[in-house]
Amino acid sequence: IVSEIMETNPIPVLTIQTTPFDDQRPGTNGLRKKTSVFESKKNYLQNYIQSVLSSIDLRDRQGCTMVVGSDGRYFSRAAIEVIVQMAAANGIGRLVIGHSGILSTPAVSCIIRKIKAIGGIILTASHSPGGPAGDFGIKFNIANGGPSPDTVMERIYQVSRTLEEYAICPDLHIDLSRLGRQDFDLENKFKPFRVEIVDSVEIYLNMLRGIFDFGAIKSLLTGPEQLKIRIDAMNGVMGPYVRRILCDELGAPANSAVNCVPLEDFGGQHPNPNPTFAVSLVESMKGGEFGFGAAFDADGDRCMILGQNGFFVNPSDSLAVMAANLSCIPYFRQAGIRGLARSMPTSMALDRVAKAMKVALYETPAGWRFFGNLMDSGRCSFCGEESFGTGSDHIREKDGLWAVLVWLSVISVRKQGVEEIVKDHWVKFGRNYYCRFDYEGVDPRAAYYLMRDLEAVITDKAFISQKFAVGNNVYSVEKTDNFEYIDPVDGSVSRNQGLRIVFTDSSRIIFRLSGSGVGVGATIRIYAESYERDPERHSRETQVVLGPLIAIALKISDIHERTNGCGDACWGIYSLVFKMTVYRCLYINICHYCT
Ligand code: VG1
Ligand code: CO
Repeated sequence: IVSEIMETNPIPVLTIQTTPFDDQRPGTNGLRKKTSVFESKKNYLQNYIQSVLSSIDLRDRQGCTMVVGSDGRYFSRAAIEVIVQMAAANGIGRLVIGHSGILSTPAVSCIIRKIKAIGGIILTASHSPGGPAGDFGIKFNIANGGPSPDTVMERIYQVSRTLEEYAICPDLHIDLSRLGRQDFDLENKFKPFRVEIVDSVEIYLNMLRGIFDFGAIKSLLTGPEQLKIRIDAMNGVMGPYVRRILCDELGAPANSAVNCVPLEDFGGQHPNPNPTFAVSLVESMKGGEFGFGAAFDADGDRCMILGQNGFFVNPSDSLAVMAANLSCIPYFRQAGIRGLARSMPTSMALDRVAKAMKVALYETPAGWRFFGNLMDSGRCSFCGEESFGTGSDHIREKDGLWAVLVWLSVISVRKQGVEEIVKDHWVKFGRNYYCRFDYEGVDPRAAYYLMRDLEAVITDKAFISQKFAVGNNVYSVEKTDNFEYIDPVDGSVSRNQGLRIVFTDSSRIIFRLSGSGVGVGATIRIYAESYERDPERHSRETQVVLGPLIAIALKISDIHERTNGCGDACWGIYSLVFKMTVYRCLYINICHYCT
């Protein structure tokens, strides 16, 4: 009787009329908007999901497997329900979803690859705040496990602009809390639609076991000379991963892990692992009790590394130090290192490591999607960005907890502390002083004109070979451009990726517009970097070393005047002393613009 009921009551598949939106172009990594836009604008979520599903070739889509996860932020559960209903209606055969909807971005990448899924959807706005008044976002990863490349994003956007209907099974309901399979018979479909709820950590943990020497890390964290660590999951997705992997598996005491319960609003905090927002971690590290500290962003792909007494590892340095020490990790000892890659604004510290290792160095635009082709084609083994992301070809995403295990492996092999390892690195390779400023909430038109006018200024013939004197320093312009990237694998060209001013002493100033905001105002990022070979000069204050370059950046861009001054709109993410107000009085008055 039961089977008869099943057969006579398959779940209906409906086609719903809709009208397209014109603002569904994905940014640096996915579509991000205020939560209220997804929650309250009728069909906003449905239209975008339909656009994502329609962007997959019908032959590939029929009966295929996809992965779905979220960083636990508010509205994720409601969105997952819609995604399941629409995936079923659009012919997807199987969805693999994390328990309670929870999966970190690197875990999704890992699972896609492991089960050969066609792609995955991750509900996250990454490091941006969550909650009804916060931000929400949707990442779509492709079959290699990585973020959609530009071609896929463009396809999604084009579909969204003309979308008139979407397909959905509104009567299909799943239980996210029940591990295992749930099958559903659909109207006009031969095969049942299957949902599999999987443990959020297990598959990812198994992958890490194959990469690292767990025994060595365990003895580091539990042995007689035990390294005490402090890991802050920032109330994001990483809590279950930290507890299970670092505490249960690797033996770190339970009090090593804080903020480990994923909260829908991340406790009202920015889940952004930098010294400004991970301030409680910085404070507890300053106490000196812990020798190693780390914090993650909401979706677990970024991480900040701290040493004893709060020693801050600049992410570009972290990238270079990890690269120089990859032989501490069994995975790389086995597979070797084919090439290294960094995003253009990331400091050039990595370039020096690549040179010493005699491997290729690739410089890509900001955003992880550009690393995919390099890794798929075997050109690159390890890569990262200044925005606290590092990763390798073990998956196709940056991977926060993996980065922690790399650092712990290096510490266990070298038997040195974080600060010592970094300083040794500087002695060997020189130090790249580095910082970044973000000007947030800028009027988009003002931002557009600033970039347009600045490009005209710096690409003018008169600008090349110009000299800037600031205090006792003189900087001569060597090269300027608007960065353009030609993908060595498919030849695709990405233009307009940031304004670069390179000086003869290899210091750089970079300007670019952020592409990961939620569309309320623009964010202008300024990056400054300068290289110091002399170990005697490695303990200077970053703001002192980079002050003159920043003065030049402010002057040539006129940014304070164009964005109505500084105030709260801008802050330096690498140090609290970088508040622009400080800079303004310190440097603006002493810089002269020489012609
Ligand atoms: C920022 C970072 C970039 C990173 C991107 C996604 O982009 O600068 O390096 O890849 O966020 O990070 P933008 O365009 O705002 O500078 V995540 O953790 O959302 O995947
Ligand atoms: Co992230």
